[in-house]
Amino acid sequence: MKIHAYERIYLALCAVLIVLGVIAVGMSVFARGVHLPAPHGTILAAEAVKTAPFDNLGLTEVAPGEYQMVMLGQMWQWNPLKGENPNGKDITIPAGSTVTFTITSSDVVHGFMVRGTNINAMVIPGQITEVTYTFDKPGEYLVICHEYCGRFHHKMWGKVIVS
Ligand SMILES: [Cu+2]
Repeated sequence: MKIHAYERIYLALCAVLIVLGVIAVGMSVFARGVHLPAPHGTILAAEAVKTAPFDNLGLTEVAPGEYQMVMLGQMWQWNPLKGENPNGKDITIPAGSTVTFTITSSDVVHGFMVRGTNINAMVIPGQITEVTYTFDKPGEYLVICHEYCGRFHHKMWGKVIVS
């Protein structure tokens, strides 16, 4: 059986594309640390504010340099982050701290993203999302919602300050 020269080139290009694809996925996983956040249980979304740990929102130091940040995504704020929320506050941590964000939504689907990091997770009503990140570089990290959640979606932001 004779394989035409163009066919041979086409097959070679396909093989190269598959190899490049596998390398790209491998680099994302092993070099950049990209992975799917696993769900960490479910609660009743409407009762989120009354359900542990979401009945006590905020930052807690669980070990030296290790923190847990319990947050609630609500239209339209990352409670208890400040952003546009007059009762909220910015969180400040020392450089090198590892923060585990434990988040859920009490209303609609939100998207939790921290600019300049690989934190990017869906926040689904009633589902507990956990993401962990080590903030090595000092600076102000913008927290945004990347899932359109209604009229004031653009006001859903906050800050993590690393000093
Ligand atoms: Cu949103």
